[in-house]
Amino acid sequence: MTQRTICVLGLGYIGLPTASFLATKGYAVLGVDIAPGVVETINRAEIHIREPDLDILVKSAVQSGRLKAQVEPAPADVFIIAVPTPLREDKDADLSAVRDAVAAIAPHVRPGNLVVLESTSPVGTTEHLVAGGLRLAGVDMGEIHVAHCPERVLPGRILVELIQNDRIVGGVDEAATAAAAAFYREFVNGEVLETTAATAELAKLAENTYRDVNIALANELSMISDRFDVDVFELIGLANRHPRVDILRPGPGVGGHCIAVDPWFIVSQAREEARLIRTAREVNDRKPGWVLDKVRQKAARFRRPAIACLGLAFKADVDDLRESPALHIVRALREADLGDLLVVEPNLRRSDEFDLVPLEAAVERADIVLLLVDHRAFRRLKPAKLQEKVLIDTRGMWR
Ligand code: SAJ
Repeated sequence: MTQRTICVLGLGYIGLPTASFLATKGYAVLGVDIAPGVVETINRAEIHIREPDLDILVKSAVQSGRLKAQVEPAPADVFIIAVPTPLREDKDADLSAVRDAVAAIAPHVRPGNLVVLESTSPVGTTEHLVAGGLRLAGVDMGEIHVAHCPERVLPGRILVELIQNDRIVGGVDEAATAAAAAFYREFVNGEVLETTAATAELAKLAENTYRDVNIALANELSMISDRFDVDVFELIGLANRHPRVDILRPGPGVGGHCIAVDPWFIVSQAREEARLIRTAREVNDRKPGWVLDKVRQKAARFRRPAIACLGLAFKADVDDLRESPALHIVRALREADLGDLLVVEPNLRRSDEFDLVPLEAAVERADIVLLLVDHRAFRRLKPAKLQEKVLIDTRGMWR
């Protein structure tokens, strides 16, 4: 089965790279986003998010005439749903964007079409919300294939991982699995692994949960090590020399819109069983408060210290502030009024919330230097500049 027209719903961190990549592979792609501003930006061959090389890819896709954006879907051979599935206040998944996308495509779906959900979703979403939603909207599902193919790309490496990563494809029935696998094999260099929709959904959640639990162990070890005056980064480096140990790195907490979110999807669906997963989430969520207490202790030595806060992003070398523990800590420091804050974020041109200070100037003036994100730019800081400063290095960058 060869499909030539693709409709991608949601033009964010996953949808936009996917849509523009498919356009450059020769498909006719319609990118759909509910935000008119996003649609206009893309049709001007520009981008609204930051990701290495995405600007070049979008420009080439739009200029080739094979990528167009609009706010409404239209008939296509394949529909790819890549909309956000954030966490609600009650720690359950907010699936309203998936529901809206399904309602929007329902009038356009035709026999022979493939509908793929790429958004990270709780188990059962593909079957009940996507296939079930189309059925409820009156679509004759006889010849419609519905599958889940979770996105697995790492922000900062999206364009590489989009092509190279293995993909998991799970249909609501065998025909859907086969149709979706055939489609992904047309453009993915990694292996395409076939399973059921539910297994694909849980596999994606398990991947991010694995990382969250491992980081929780690292964060817990960092607090234990502090009690014994042991350097946790040396400790983990030594433990990882064992051939079967691979502990991740502690930090100020876990952020982003995936790892700090997805484990809750499992917890809310399997409350009784998911005890370790829940505890790991709680350990990681407590880490920013622990860092704040460290700053409080150090600040008590001064009358009113100047505190350089290095980094606001949720991880190194991105400008993404979503669910960022660094941002959370800096806001809490401002609230606690422990001193004069000098906020540094080299990946942002400006911030609505903070007066950003250049790195060198902030460190020069600081009594306390609090490293929150291991951005490349901070590595270039000369050790001499840090002498006589009180350092709180949450990422182990200056050891
Ligand atoms: N972090 C640590 N210590 C570490 C590694 C990460 O504290 O050793 C922190 C980071 O600083 C950040 C958070 O964890 O705050 C998450 O960062 P990340 O780089 O581990 O992951 P994400 O959220 O950028 O992307 C993840 C990836 N999942 C896995 O690696 C299993 C990516 O492949 C997924 O596609 C993405 O989630 C997603 O969209 O689900």
